[in-house]
Amino acid sequence: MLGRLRDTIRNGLRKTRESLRERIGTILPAGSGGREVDAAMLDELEEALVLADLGAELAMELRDGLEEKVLGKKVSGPDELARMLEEELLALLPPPFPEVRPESGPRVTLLVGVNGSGKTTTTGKLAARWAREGKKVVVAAADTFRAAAVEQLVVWGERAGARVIRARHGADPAAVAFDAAKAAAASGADELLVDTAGRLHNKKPLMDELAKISRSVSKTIPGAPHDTLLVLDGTTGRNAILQAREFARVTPVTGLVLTKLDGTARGGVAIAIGRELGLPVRYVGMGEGEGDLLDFDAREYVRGLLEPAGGAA
Ligand SMILES: Nc1nc2c(ncn2[C@@H]2O[C@H](COP(=O)(O)OP(=O)(O)OP(=O)(O)O)[C@@H](O)[C@H]2O)c(=O)[nH]1
Ligand SMILES: [Mg+2]
Repeated sequence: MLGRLRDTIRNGLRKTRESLRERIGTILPAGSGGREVDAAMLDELEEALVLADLGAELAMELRDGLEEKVLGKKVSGPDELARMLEEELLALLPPPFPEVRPESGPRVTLLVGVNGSGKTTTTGKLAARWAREGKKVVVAAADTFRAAAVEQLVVWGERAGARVIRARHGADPAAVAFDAAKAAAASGADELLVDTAGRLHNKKPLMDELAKISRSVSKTIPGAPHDTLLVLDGTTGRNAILQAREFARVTPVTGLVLTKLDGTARGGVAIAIGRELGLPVRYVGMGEGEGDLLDFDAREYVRGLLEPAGGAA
């Protein structure tokens, strides 16, 4: 299991890693006989981190940490330099976040985000994963705006063995969520996933609709939603951070999902975003398949960002 996780992360982060490693190789070429850490080298490193979308803030913190610990130290080559960065990054990351579980009744997870960020796919992947773990899963297709979204969910649901609650096109999403909460509670489900329509954070009526959906599930399931996951397209890099700030201002977001991290050179954003927003990254999407949604494991992730091609250094 860990082997597969590692492989998926390593494959997904290949572009980011290659671009980072290339820059590290320029700062300190292999076979060059090493170099002493000086201010110029720290500047170059800081720039490399910013370019991998780790964010200016985090890059600066890393630079400061390295300055304190290794200034004047001789570094033998790019691998040692990458390892120093890896240690420093890990030291800066927040500890993992415990999952919130209600004492009884279904746990409700609401998925929100802008258009096309990967909400429906993530809903389907979570349904599949939880069903595979033996949980009883109900899915609310509360995107009544796009007929294709409902079809998409029904396909995922059938594959996963999860019940999908749907309504006719254009129905009130809060009503669908309400019906789904009732169905989930009545059938003794463990998990209720609520997929919502894509919305821009600056469109007030749509943001108000999210609050209405939350209220309607809480009528049947007190304390719900237990989790509001903001789904962000990882390929948008820093833009995802701006979006997240705006969303978090109007909705009580409890966690982040970063999708499409396969095939982007901006994978550093997953590290930056959690830290800058004070919100835990819960899952990362590394592909379109059912098994391509991974728990965010900071340690494996940082390794995937920096490890040299040959595997464990
Ligand atoms: N490569 C890759 N593609 C993904 C990932 N997650 C989602 N996608 C793709 O991104 C596209 C949009 O995904 P959806 O799940 O429909 O996005 P959405 O947020 O529900 O979109 P709207 O409902 O229109 O707002 C689809 O083609 C997905 O297959 C991922 O982790 N990796
Ligand atoms: Mg959708």
